[in-house]
Amino acid sequence: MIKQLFILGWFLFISSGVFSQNEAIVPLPNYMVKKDGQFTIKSKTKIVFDQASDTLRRTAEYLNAAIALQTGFRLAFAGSSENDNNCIVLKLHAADSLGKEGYIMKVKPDGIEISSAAQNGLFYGIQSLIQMLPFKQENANQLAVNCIEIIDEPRFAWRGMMLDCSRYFFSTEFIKKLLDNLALHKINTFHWHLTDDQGWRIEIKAFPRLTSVGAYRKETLQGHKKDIPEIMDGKPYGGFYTQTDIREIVNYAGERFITVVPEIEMPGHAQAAIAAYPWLGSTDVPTDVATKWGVKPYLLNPFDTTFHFLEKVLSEVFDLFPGEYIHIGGDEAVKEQWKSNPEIQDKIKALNLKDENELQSWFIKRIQKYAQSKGKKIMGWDEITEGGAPEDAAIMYWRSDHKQPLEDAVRGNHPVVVTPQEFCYFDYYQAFPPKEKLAIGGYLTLDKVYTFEPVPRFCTKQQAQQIMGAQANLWTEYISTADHAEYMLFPRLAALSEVVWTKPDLKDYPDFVRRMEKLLSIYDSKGINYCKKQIVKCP
Ligand code: TNX
Repeated sequence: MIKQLFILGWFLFISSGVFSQNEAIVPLPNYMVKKDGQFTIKSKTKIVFDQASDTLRRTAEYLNAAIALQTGFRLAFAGSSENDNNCIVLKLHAADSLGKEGYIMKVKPDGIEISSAAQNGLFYGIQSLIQMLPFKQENANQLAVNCIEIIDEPRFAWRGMMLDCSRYFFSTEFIKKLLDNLALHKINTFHWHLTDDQGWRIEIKAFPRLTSVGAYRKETLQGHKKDIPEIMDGKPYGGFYTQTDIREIVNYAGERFITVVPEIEMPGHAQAAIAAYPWLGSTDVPTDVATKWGVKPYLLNPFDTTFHFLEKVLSEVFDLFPGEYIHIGGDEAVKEQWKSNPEIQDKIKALNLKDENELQSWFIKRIQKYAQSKGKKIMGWDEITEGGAPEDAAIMYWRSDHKQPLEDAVRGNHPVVVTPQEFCYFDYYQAFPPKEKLAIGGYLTLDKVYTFEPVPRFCTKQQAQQIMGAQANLWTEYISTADHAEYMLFPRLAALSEVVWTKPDLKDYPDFVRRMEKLLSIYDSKGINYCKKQIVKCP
């Protein structure tokens, strides 16, 4: 009897809301206090904001679309709340300690107010409000929102996601859908991997063969690269983004407060470029665009003609992407071709360099100087620390099993974005075959992503400031469709969004899983093909 009473008491305790205080918002806001009562959004509710601002209008439209999805009606816009109580007010306030991405949201029984020092914060406030709406109600004539006060700001400035569009090409339509879904998770950086051995995907007007030749491969490897015998599909494959497509994507991303960081790989991962223009290569043997996966030997040569080429390419790239950073790759440049080319060896001697690593460092520094002269900063994979990275370059750390480059990057005062394979490689399995589609390997579960701590343990408080943030990488050797890409990204991206947004001491995996239920219904309403196997996994 006592035991039964205890169980009943425990049940009442839980259902009284002690454990369900948090609104189901992902990433979890950093301060959130539930208040009594509800505000009800009805057809006569207005969204109030400065009518002169097109940006605010777009943000208000974002909210309106989410409301219309459930109610079928759209709210009217107004310039001031006058004496009307029934309003959702979007307000810019003076700069404060929350910064431009922070926001304050107050839901009271008579209305909602979201305020921020900048448009970015208002947009994120709207994303939180969208997640607070009841979901899966069709033709609802009103939507009740719980009263609450939220004061929120992100932990990191770089909250990213990388998509490899070289190994497989993804349509602009898919990328737009992806950008919407990144915005839902308050991700603010889309790293666009546009060139690699298996395809050059960005139109460069000065060098048309980059796309007429470099964007197409003869065929593609089927199955895993380790499978024997190798099976090729025998079908030509390719595609590229025109500069018009790129502008459209950059603009679409900008409207969602997402910066697009393009990646143009050098000196390695350059086989497609060398196939298009053999004089860029380090051997006399011409090559084709790669048809199989894995690290390739083709390196750009370090002669002036290559730099003139790269400067022209980059000047077009700089014009297309307004962001501060451009990613120049720098990873996995095996140096065999440089080692066996006598002219390149002479160049190493003439420049008084020790070896090929120092030549790569010299190469990247030359590109950095050019970028700097155009007001841009470069970022590269952690291999650019080998032989010394240029002073103001940011480092993207990825090799979980090589800690040295991370330490070198931090100690060398470089800004660092961490994307270690162990936690951030979303091309890894989430479950195992035969039930799972083929993947590159590895094993990265939702709960493991959630446990990721971006600031390395060895960092002092001061060094921790150099960690700009983290991102998920989706390499696509084994991901050829939009549906599969979504399956690999979601819900793992939700876990990563909390890693980069929420203060570590507030993180709580069981609570995250509980909040995910709501987010999953939003995923359903948006037709996201997420992985359903992970979400039940709660330790
Ligand atoms: C390593 S991460 C690569 C990519 C591959 C990826 C597969 C990095 C900088 N280079 O070229 O696609 O592994 O996981």
